[in-house]
Amino acid sequence: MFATVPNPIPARMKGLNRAEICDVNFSEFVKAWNGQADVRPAAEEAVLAGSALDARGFRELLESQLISRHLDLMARVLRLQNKVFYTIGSSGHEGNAMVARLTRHTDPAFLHYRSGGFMAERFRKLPGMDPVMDSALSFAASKDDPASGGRHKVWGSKPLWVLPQTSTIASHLPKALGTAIAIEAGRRLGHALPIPDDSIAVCSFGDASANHATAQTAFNAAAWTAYQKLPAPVLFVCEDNGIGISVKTPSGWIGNRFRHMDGLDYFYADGLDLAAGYGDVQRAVEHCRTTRRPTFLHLRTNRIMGHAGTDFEIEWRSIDELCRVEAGDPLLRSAAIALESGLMSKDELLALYESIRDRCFAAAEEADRRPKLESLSEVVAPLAPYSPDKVAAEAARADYDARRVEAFGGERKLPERQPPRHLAIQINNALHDIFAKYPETLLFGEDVAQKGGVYTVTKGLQKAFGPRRVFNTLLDETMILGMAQGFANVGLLPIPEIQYLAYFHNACDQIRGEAASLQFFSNNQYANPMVVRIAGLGYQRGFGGHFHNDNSITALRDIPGLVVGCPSRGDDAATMLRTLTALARVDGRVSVFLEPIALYMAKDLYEAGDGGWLTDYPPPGEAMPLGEGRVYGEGHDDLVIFTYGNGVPMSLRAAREIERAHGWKCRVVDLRWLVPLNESYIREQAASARRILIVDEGRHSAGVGEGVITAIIEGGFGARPFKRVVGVDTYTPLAGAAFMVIPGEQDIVAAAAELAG
Ligand SMILES: Cc1ncc(C[n+]2csc(CCOP(=O)(O)OP(=O)(O)O)c2C)c(N)n1
Ligand SMILES: [Mg+2]
Repeated sequence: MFATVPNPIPARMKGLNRAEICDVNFSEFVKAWNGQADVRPAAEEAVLAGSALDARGFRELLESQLISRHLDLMARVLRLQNKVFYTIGSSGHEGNAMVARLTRHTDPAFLHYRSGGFMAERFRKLPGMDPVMDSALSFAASKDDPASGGRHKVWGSKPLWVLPQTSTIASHLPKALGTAIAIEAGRRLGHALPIPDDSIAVCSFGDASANHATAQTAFNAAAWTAYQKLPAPVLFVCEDNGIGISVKTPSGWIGNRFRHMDGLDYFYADGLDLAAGYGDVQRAVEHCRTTRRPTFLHLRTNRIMGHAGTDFEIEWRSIDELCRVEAGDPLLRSAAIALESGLMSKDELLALYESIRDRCFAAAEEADRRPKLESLSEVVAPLAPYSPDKVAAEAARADYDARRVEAFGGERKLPERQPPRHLAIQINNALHDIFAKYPETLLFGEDVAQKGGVYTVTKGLQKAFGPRRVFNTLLDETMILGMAQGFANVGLLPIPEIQYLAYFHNACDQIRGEAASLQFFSNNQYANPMVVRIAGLGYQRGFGGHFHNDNSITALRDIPGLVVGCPSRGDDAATMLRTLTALARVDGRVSVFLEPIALYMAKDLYEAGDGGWLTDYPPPGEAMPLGEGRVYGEGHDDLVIFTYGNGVPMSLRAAREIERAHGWKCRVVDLRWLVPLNESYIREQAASARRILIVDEGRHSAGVGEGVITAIIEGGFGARPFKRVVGVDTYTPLAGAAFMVIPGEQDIVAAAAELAG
């Protein structure tokens, strides 16, 4: 139908690849229309012939579609002037406005990047909001952008419950499902949800993205949940345009793959045709809301104007094919509905089209005049918010006496009244305390419930606090961390467990790309506070090989905004956990509590039976300041050993030998906080040191030790004699061979001898 480039192309649209053709196509189509118009419906409530949609609904959806389209066109034009910094558009997907119309603004939405239509429509749900200006500010990377403050071109809105997403496709599906599960779990817990009890989570994505492991994980977990008759009201919306960048989805694949998936109720709707599609979208939404079952809406779309402004489809796709796709532009279908139904005349439609264009361009020019992010401090302000006084006060808050007495089974059983105990027990006690303090905490993971975890660290928690707060998940770390984000989204405080550090790497993106980035990309409007417990590190007497002794802290070290604490003894574990939960509560932060497995049961320090590694339980009221280490041998300067985790008791033992051998007074500094490293604290400790050793059980490359050395050198103390004792860049082998790749006490003693020599 539009095989040749029509004329005239408005001057400002020239040179824009296929965008200018799609733009002109619309006007040409309207002008050339010569069908028969029905009698205009008498009332705005009148349903359009053959549709579930009424006249007002159609008009508003059409306007949302046009806003979306003109935002795309505007972005292409202003990109050339370097006034817009993103051109992935929504053209061909504008029918997703139907999903927005049929859901509520309090249904949390996790959106595909082609959601211009959805957003324009959702903006109607609250008075006084302007989708055009808000979007223009986002395209222009202005710091006034209400979604991300100019950090990211993203669909997002705090009042409209659109949580901003990253550009990693499919990574939002686990948290969307997690949010759906959390809505139900929160309600059952009696938790005051920030949204109505019958809310659903809306999650859209493309057809190619549906193949991604992270998407498949969510579909599987949704089906696993539904199979057990547990509610999970998530509406997955697969916007199927048949292509992913340049790779075509096999024809019929999405329907074939999902139509008969047990536990995922499939609906199909034509997203190219508002009149035809509306009723089907409505059925899917209502099904999800009323049955609380995971629902899969297969929404037919197409993609016009390329993957992004930089995608010159004409170079890799035949012109015939392009023209065929462009002829299926949903806006042409909407124009036809407007004209056929008598709702609009050609002139009215063209005037509306042009007026929305003008509105988008005017907003873009205004957005270009608005301020950008201008300083580094502005850029990173929302990355890692920290209110030290409030966190300290919250961590030390101890106003829940009655609840903790009940949790521990009576006054006499309070842990601070018990004899000194080892790490595993004190973590268990600290978790009981935190659960008593915060009724909104949840603990979940693999085997954590009845069994109490592989190392019984969570034993008794389910009994004390019930299966709604302490429960086993399916075996899927990506989903465990996705669920944590979902719980956090509705105001709960998740404490997920990852069974072994090696299995965190398997799901790392859920923290690296998602959880830890949310405050940054939402300008701290959204946060998903959580404390992730991870059992890890080596030294299990050769038992278990690599996957149970993984010592790569490096994978955690470069996650912006993340806090990692690693206690080496029971009392520190309790006070550290209090600070981490307070950090989550007060500042919305994501943290990792790295538990050294080999120290769980350690009781002795120097000799068998000395009980030197047992500690008293610190009663509530005591908390560990973020960033503060623990010093053994205060004032001893001959040798200062910086270490953490298993390195602490090893270094204390080695220090005794070193003192005997060289007559040195040694100080051992347990860093305790590994990310971010407290550089000024390290420098303070290094300032008076005559010699320095760094004992790092992690890896040689990019490990904690490198950070300590950098802090020392940058602090001006690099001239002091220093050595590093560190693990090897390898996987950990089984049995005795393990001890060749991680530092041992004799390596510390030998390094000190080298310093002496
Ligand atoms: C994990 C990941 N891999 C690759 C990409 C690069 N990428 C961005 S969009 C895209 C295609 C997605 O296609 P589809 O899901 O069908 O969505 P569409 O763009 O067609 O709407 C790819 C490969 C990415 N963003 N994230
Ligand atoms: Mg696609």
